[in-house]
Amino acid sequence: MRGWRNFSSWGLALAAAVVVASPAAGPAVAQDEQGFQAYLQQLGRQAVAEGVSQWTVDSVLPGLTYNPRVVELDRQQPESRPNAPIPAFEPYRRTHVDAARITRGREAYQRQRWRLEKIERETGVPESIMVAIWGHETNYGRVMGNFDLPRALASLAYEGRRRALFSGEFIATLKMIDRGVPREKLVGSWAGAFGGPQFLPSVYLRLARDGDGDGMADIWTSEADTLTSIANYFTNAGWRPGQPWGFAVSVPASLDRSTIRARTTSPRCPRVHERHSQWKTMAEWRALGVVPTNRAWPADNIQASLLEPDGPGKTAYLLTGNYRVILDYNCSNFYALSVGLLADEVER
Ligand SMILES: [Ca+2]
Repeated sequence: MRGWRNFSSWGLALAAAVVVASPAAGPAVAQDEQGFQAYLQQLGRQAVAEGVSQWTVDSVLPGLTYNPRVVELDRQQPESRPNAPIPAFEPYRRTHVDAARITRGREAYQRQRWRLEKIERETGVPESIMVAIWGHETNYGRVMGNFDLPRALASLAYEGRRRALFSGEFIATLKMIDRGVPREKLVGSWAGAFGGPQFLPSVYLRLARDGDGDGMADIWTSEADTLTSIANYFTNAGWRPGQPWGFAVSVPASLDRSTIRARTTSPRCPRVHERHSQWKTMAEWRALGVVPTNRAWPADNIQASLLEPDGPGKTAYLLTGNYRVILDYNCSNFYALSVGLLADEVER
């Protein structure tokens, strides 16, 4: 991280600039501001107890104000409407695995080819998967968010719906500063994800890596660092080299779906996993009459579950353990399917 501390004076200038209150501030916001400032003091003490330097706490906290906008955005999230019907996947696929994203993905693939090859050789994570994650998260670095992260995370923690998560991520931003990340780099999405891979601060601390050898894990501006960090995430989450993520299949109409229904509940995002069937080997799926639509069968002993995102009679997918690694990155079937399909298109 050498060199980054030199930019700290820029960070302090930026921190001072965010003190200016929003012109729309009314009495309710003013009250929130007072509560927020009191809560910040508590967060600061907690941060120091967890090993953050007093210097960092004193340089960041006095610049922060409550951001009602991020709380508003958080309240619009679909998980606040758990009983809403699940929409069809096909329209989502058309807008997320579209010609523009495929073309840009192929350009990024060509541009970074030698580096991607090297990372794949070292980690076993396919080049196309790294590119597809980058494409889905930030449209290859084009859209990375412009919310001040400590301000956004402290506001979400103060609001309280997911306080443990957001207070932990807030403290992780302070630890990033202690590690030498310049204050002004701490900009990202309203919910705290940032840089090309859209890592949360705690994920950055654990898994971001320097890919271009300059000593800094600069996932905001270095494509090499971004791709290396994504591969490191996948390795850490258990990606198995040499196995596909999954593939499209046709399923005989006669297959009795009740006999393949999963009998266990996933502790993590159960609504996403409950749509998957039991695990079976490729040989077992073949015996049930399932047929790949655009590739040969992988090895017989690889296990997969079946997902029919748009119901029987439409495109279905057999999904391996590597699909679960994509879900670990972002727990949504639509996200994981479209990452896999974009990866297939990029390397075609
Ligand atoms: Ca670097």
